[in-house]
Amino acid sequence: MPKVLTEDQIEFFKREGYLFPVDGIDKEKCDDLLGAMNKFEDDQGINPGVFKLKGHLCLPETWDLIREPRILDAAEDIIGPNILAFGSRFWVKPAGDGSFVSWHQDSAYFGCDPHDMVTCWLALTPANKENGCLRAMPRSHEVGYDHKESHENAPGEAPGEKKNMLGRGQTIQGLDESKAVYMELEQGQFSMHKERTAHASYPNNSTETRVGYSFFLIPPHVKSTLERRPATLVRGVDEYNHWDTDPVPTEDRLPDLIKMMLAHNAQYTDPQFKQRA
Ligand SMILES: O=C(O)CCC(=O)C(=O)O
Repeated sequence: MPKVLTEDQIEFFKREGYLFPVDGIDKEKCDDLLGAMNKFEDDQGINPGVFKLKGHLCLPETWDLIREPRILDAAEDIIGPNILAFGSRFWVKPAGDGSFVSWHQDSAYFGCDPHDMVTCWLALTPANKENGCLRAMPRSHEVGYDHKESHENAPGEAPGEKKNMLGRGQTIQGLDESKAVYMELEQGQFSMHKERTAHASYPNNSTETRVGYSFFLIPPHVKSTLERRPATLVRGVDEYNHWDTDPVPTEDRLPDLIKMMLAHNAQYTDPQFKQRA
């Protein structure tokens, strides 16, 4: 018996590779998270959106957020009762600055085997066509695409502008964009997509910053193909022990945690780490 999704939604997700909208957290909690994010930037001089994989280690609020029952219930309906947060991050897209996300499959870069990860993308602000909501390519999870790595090809941008929010500018070329689905969300709702679902987003053409938070969730049988890495068990038990354990974030550890989060970025953007999508 599923916890929050209907049988039809689960079937749709398995067939199409994405699902939205699902009700997540209330708007006040979104605003609190945005406040905590901005305070971190004021205090540390770094926006937490910089941390590409370990956003849950930078704030007590994100450490709690990755255990959000409503989101884990939906993930459980897809990947089962034992869940590791292998990563999570803020996606901060300022108004009018041209930042975008090129078409990509996370399976080509995340170093997970098998590709059973599910991403839940939580809208901390509303996400819509105007401000560059996430777009998904239906059924693209059936194919492993080649990715070209380049920061030179941002549509409408001069070469080398680095407006692509992806670490390596990884891009699938030649997809039929007319088939893409805009996953518009109200504040506090979330979308879900598979590890191999091609996804992307356009620049934010509104007047407000768009912020989302991705949960990268795996069942514990998934191995790391890069090397042993840490993750956080957020539900159930891990009987496989393929992953080390993320450190519990505390205020006195923050300087070391910032170094660690940046080191995880470096690994994610290191060209030697790549796998078949
Ligand atoms: O927030 C975006 O625009 C992109 C998000 C994304 O690529 C992801 O969650 O995997």
